Amino acid sequence: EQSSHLIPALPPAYPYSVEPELQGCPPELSASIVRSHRETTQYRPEELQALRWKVFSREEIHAYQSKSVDEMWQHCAVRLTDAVQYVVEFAKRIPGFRQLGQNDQIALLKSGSMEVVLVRMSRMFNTENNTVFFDGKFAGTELFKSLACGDLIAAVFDFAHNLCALRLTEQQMAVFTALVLLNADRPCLEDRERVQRARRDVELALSHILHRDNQESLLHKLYQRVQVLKSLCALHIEKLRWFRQLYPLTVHSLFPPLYKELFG
Ligand code: CLR
Repeated sequence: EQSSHLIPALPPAYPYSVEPELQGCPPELSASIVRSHRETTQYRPEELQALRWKVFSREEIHAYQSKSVDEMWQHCAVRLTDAVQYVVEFAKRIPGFRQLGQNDQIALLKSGSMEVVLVRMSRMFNTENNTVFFDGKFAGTELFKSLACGDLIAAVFDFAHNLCALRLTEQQMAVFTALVLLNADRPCLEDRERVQRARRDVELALSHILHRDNQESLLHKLYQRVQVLKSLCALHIEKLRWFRQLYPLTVHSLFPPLYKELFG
């Protein structure tokens, strides 16, 4: 067994148990994933809807822009790690994920949690003014100026905008994010077969939902988004390498250990 900052979050096994005879039954699996999603999002859709008018003032934006590069990176790394923790909580409640060995759970989270954070970002996005709910209010790309990685921020916002435009229901998003996590092509998996089987069940659940919603054309669009996710995560890692070269001590002593484990 490997050591990981994810381990405290993984056991004990979540008390929900899906009856074995219902496993692989798409509606039951969807229901379970949707419940896991609902219980592990930072904000409910109604809350976000009610907060839509809350945008940062010019002064507040200026305060973020006046932070030093390393200060703003550290701030964002902490926020991002918070969001990842919710994704870990989501993952461990997904039937099929929690039955995997701990090493495989860790491997899937290492490579997939950022992707799920970015998919979840679209729930927090307002396409009317291109802002995302961050730190308690809606923020545009300019707020992140002092990170000095405008290309990453622009690409992430663009992704959120496009995904938001698909207008996924919470159920569709829940099952899609489970699918993003259960990827048998990730590096370092011990039991790929088992991940592949769990993935097939979730794929079936997603097709079932899209069929029921009469939105089968979404499937192809969602698979297209997965390619973009991969490139965004690669860009994030590249930016972190650049930042670490400039500010090795900030990363070493001030970044959350989980952030470093996942991306460092
Ligand atoms: C994603 C959805 C979560 C809430 C949340 C918190 C932090 C946000 C994140 C969302 C989206 C991506 C985000 C991040 C903070 C910094 C990060 C805006 C909205 C950008 C892409 C910068 C990444 C690089 C830093 C580590 C420097 O429920």
